[in-house]
Amino acid sequence: MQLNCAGKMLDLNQPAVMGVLNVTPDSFSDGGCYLQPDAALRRAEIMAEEGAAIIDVGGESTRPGAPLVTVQEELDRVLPVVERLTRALSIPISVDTSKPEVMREAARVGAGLINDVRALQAPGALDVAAASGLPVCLMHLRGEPATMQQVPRYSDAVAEVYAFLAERVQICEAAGISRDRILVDPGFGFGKTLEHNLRLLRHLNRFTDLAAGVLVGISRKSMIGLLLNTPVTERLSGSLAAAVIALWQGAKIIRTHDVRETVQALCVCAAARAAE
Ligand code: 9MG
Repeated sequence: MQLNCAGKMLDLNQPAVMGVLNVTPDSFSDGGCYLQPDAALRRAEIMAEEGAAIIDVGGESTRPGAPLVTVQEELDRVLPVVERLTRALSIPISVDTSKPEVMREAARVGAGLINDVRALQAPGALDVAAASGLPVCLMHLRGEPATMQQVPRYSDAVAEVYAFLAERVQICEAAGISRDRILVDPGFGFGKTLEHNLRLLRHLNRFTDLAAGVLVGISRKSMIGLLLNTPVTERLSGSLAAAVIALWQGAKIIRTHDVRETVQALCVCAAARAAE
């Protein structure tokens, strides 16, 4: 299966790595590094050379406790970078946003995919995404980033996240976004304890029947830090282990800060999986 991302194809028949590019002053891992379009382009070029199949540009940090940004601030951060990268690179550029205004403008300057951690629930987002004709990634988030880690509770995290995503896929289809343009993501670390995250990873294959593909972002997240007792700068091995498990369980796209290493790990995993 291929996703048509504004004319650039994203091949889901092989593992795809999505490189993270935060154009924010405060993201938990690369905050402040790529605010200038020149720096963002240099980083994106490196990730493309390392094997990224798509690059995700975000202008609002979603780490717990991060401040909200206005529409104008987010537009000012994201648009010059999306436009520049779209022109310079042959791979698609996705926009990580929940704001319909940012979705609309990013699509206008060439974005190829809408990655929404709020699953198009903001007023107007569903209609703008449908009108854009772009593929979308619907992520599960319990609560809001500012408060999401305050005692998240589920009776069955896997069943509840599945039910939420199934409903969002249905709503998107009714709005005109066909299932073959939809990716789903259980949202590791977004309103989940370590135990919830581990159960979601263990049972990720349950989500594969929902849409065109499952996208997963675990790179450097606190679940890795909690398991290994390491700071954000020392979570590569754990992130790679999680990426391999996710791929083995049927994920199609892995969102990561460490593109080269993730591409290599997934290459080995995909070869073993193909030998089944
Ligand atoms: C923007 N962002 C941060 N973490 C993410 C994750 O796990 N998945 C997706 N789709 N987006 C994310």
